[in-house]
Amino acid sequence: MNYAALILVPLLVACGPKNTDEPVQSAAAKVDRITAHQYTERPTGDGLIRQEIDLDRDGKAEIVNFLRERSAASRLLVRKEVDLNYDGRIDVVTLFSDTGAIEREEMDSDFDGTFDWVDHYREGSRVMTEVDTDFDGKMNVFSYYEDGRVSRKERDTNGDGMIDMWEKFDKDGQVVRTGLDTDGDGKMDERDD
Ligand SMILES: [Ca+2]
Ligand SMILES: [Ca+2]
Ligand SMILES: [Ca+2]
Ligand SMILES: [Ca+2]
Repeated sequence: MNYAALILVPLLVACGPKNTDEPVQSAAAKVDRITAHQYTERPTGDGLIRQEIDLDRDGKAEIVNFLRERSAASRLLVRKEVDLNYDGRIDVVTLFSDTGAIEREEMDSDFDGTFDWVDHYREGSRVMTEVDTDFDGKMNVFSYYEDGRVSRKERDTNGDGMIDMWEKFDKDGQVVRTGLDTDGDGKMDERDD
């Protein structure tokens, strides 16, 4: 997922002029102003730097970045946390590798405090997505990607923790094969090509 738009929209709304007498400013100028007023930075206990940005000035950060100092290069972003709905609870956590590539992204899409969506990346490309579609705390749809498209999906349709439905997709996204576990032993009993 790309949350840039989700983050940018509240950012621009949040830093719109509160006072109608203020001159109209460019988006870039507004972002400059926000960093001056609502931005804090401090070291963490484990050797990282914690940056916080409080977009709505309520004292709680909506964006938290964790950076690692490097002697011979600029700081490396290792973790990013975002509170999308401004309720004080983080909803998206993104982890990055030592080369700066995205490795994993987790999202609480219904804002109930439990993450229900996880994207896994390898060398910057998404390879697998886990989703808890019924928000019961257990992941039940697992999508596997090849060349940026879903090649296979596995589902736990009855919530017992075992996959009971398999789907294979062609390059156009059409299902070319399905399999079902009908007796609940985790093994495929029916296959439809
Ligand atoms: Ca805030
Ligand atoms: Ca939140
Ligand atoms: Ca959730
Ligand atoms: Ca099952």
